[in-house]
Amino acid sequence: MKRKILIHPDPRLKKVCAPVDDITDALRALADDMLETMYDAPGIGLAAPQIGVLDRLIVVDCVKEEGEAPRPLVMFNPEVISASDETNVYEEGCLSIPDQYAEVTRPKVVEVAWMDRDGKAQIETFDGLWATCVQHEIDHLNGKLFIDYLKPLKRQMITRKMQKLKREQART
Ligand code: K1U
Ligand code: ZN
Repeated sequence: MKRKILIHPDPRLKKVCAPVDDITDALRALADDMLETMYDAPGIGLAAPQIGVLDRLIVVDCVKEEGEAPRPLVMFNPEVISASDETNVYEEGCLSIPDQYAEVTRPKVVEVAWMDRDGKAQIETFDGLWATCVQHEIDHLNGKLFIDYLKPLKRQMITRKMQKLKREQART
C-alpha cells in the first residue's frame, strides 16, 4: 500500500527514531509499503519518519540505469560504522521537500551495518550516490534534513516555500 509522504515542516520529521528490536511481519509489511511509496514518488530512498512512523527503518535503491535490475535494500537500525576522509558533493533533493535541491558535502565512502528483513546482520561499503543516499536516509532517523546543512537564510527560504505549498495543498 502506498503511503502519504509528510512535507517539511512537520514535527515528526525532527524526531530521533526508536531502534527496532524484533523484525515482525508488520515491520516487513511496512518496509514493502515504503518501497512501493519510494518507487511511485519516484525516489531513490525513503525513511520511516517520512511516512510518520518513528522507527529506525530506511529503504534505498539507487540503481538508475534503464535495463539494470533494481536493488531494493531494506535496512533496520542502519549505522555508519566508518566513513572516508574523502568527501563528495551532491545536489540532494528530498521527497519531504519537493522541488528543492542544494549541494551537500558528505563522506564519499561509508561502511554501514544494519539488520535485513530476515533479521540477519549485514555490513556493506557504499560509494558515490549509494553512500550519499544512505547517509541522507540515516539523517532522517535522527531528525535531520539536508537543508540543515545549508546556511540559515537559504534554509529559511526553503522552509517558507514549503509552508506556502502546504497552505495551498490544504485549500485544495
Ligand atoms: O529521502 C528522501 O526524501 C528521498 C530522496 C533521497 C536522496 C536524493 C538525492 C540525494 C540523496 C538522497 C530522493 O529520492 S529525492 C528524488 C531523487 O533524487 C530521484 C528521483 C528519481 C530518480 C532519481 C533521483
Ligand atoms: Zn529526504
